[in-house]
Amino acid sequence: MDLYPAIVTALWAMLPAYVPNNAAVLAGGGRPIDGGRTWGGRRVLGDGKTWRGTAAGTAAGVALALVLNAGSDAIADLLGVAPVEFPLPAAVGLALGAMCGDIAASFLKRRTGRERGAPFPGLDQLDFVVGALALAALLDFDWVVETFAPTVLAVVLVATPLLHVVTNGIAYVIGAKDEPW
Ligand code: CTP
Ligand code: MG
Ligand code: K
Repeated sequence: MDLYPAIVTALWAMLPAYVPNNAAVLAGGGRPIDGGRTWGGRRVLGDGKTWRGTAAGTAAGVALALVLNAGSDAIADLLGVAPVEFPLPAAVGLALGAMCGDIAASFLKRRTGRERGAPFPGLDQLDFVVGALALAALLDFDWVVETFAPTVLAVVLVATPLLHVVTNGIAYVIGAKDEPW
């Protein structure tokens, strides 16, 4: 696939996985998923992973996929690419998978002695991509294979860390996030 349609397809297809983390930041708070429990003297996940943030993030990602579906023909015409349609299992897989990848990363951070909010370069930028693609593949394997051709997948792996750095930098500057990662 040429680079232009690959870039558009990659960003379009990953939007329902990009939005959950940002929605969770805005909606976060309340009861932590680990209920305050510790393992080996450290929190299992920490106060940064809450039920409310996870639910709001997942809902935001799925809702966005449905909105994109409703406008897919118009978006495809405007951008001159083939449309991306999100079947519901794929939408849920992307959104919930992104949240689960982020939660799994916090589990790893706590096990490696990193406190809440500590950076873990590489993991911070790609945890949700791996989670999103894995759960989407589990729920709708054919959709993932059809949508993420090799060039599209390559764009996802290069563009996501860049986008993550930029959006988190903005969230930090406007005060929505305590750290810029
Ligand atoms: N958040 C949440 N629930 C989630 C993910 C995020 O409530 N499942 C909210 C929390 O308020 C969190 C903020 O979004 O503090 C920023 O998310 P993130 O950077 O992932 O969490 P950190 O606080 O940095 O914690 P960690 O070190 O565990 O990543
Ligand atoms: Mg953080
Ligand atoms: K994170």
